[in-house]
Amino acid sequence: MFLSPFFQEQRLQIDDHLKKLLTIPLAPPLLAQAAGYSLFTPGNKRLRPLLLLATIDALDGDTHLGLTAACCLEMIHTYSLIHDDLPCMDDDDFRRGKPSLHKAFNESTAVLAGDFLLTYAFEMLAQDENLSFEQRIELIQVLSKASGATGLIGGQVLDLQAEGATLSIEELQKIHRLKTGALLTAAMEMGAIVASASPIDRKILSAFGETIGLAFQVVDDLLDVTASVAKKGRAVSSDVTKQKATYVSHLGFEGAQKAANQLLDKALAQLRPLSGRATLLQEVALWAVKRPA
Ligand code: GRG
Repeated sequence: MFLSPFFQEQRLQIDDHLKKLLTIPLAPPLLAQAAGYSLFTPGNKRLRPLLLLATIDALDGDTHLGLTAACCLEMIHTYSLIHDDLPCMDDDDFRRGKPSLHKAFNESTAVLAGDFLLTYAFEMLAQDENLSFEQRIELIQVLSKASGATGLIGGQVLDLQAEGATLSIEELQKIHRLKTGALLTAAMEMGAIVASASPIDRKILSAFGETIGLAFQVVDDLLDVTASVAKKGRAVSSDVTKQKATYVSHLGFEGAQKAANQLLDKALAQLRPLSGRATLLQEVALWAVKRPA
């Protein structure tokens, strides 16, 4: 996905560590099988845990200390995708080109596997012996807030309420700030906590996370159109089919491209005070805007 060997190496470490965390001797094997199906689907980008680890690197911290936190963040992201695909939510039969979890297993298993990942992430954060008690509590605070009523879950509620409605660009941005931005910003903040960043550095990194979250979502909307053109030869995207407001429906295709590039410039400028320490984060920012479908 990214060019630097750092990302390839860390991806392997994340996968290895997730497998270890998912080995729970007394748990029903079905739970780990179902959660594993979604956690290890080829095509996952591991964007959030990689951002967390790149943040630790930018702060000259030890990335090994952040591995559990990175995996917990990916568990929360994966739970949200499993539940989002359910018939009562976005009702998607496929994810990353494979049947979604409720199709590959069944609905109740998908609900429970999502519940399990959501709960287990916090259990693992609480008992991460590489970190101090203060760090663990701070990580739990940041991740639970990002997942909750003013983060992921709040964003999902607004998104479901907005179906078929005409949204202003500000309302659209609010939904994305919660649904996409909250976990990306949490990745930066969690990396900062593990690396014991100064309050100033933490603020800089968190602002970068917000900008990258927005850029990522604008590009997601653009890719939804280009992928549909490539697949069907016409621009009937899944967002259009579901009557969803997107950056493309608001700004037009070229307008959305311009907005993505402006957000990239903003994100790169936000990293400047870190004076050269953040080359990996720059790489993530470039990828978030220039990524292929
Ligand atoms: C069910 C509480 C709850 C929340 C669901 C994440 C989410 C909220 C909905 C998924 C739909 C969506 C398009 C959300 C925006 C965030 C986003 C772009 C998710 C996909 O993230 P990637 O591309 O996923 O990082 P991979 O497949 O790489 O893991």
